[in-house]
Amino acid sequence: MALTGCSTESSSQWARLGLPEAATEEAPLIGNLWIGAWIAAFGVGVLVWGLIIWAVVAYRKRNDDLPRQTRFNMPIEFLYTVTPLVVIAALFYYTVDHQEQIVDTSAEPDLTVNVVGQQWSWTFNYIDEDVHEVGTTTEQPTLYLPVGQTVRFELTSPDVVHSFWVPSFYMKMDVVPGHPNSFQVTPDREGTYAGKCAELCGAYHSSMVFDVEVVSEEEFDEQMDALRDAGQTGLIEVPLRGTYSEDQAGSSQ
Ligand SMILES: [Cu+2]
Repeated sequence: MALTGCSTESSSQWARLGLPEAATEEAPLIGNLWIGAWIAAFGVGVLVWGLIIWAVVAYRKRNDDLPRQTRFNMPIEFLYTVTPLVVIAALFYYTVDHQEQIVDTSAEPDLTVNVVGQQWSWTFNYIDEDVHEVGTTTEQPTLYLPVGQTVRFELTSPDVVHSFWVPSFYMKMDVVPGHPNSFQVTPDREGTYAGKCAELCGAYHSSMVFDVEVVSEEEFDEQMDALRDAGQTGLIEVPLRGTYSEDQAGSSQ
């Protein structure tokens, strides 16, 4: 069983502490925050475990005398008031600093995709191309993105809160009705990536999976033409409820 953990793929994933291989230019920002937080946590852990073991060994029971009773020790009280504050201040600083960069949308994007989270699938409106794809619970949609181009995701929901998550982008953001959210990424590696909804949003939440295809610019254009040829022009802001199949509707309503 242990040997199954020895493939190159899983050992490199160990080095990233569980994260998949990054697929955007911005992902390392989040990856570094993740690794850094674990290093800090591990440092605190080693210190605390060390002190516990030291205290257990050095002050183990040797006879039946009551140990010396103390009420407080100013230096120790000071240490464990200040140390957590320092740790939290450092984590807070790096979190805010990275977050500012991660959610920065001031740069002009190369393309904009309006991602609609609907119960229980996704709709992708390619704003610049004026085409769309509506997913259903039985037919999961595919989001096409051209490699090396900055895409702005504008997240909207006509019903409940969903969460748009592409694990390989290291990024997820809530899709909130009445409150459009947005973020930008620049995919830098061609490939197929999994996407999902990360907010329990109803009976068929688990059906809210999609594929992300990061492709060359030519292939992206071909896919946009394919949507156009299929008549999927215009933008769908509110996909009709009932994009789930009739069977499922029958058993849930
Ligand atoms: Cu959802």
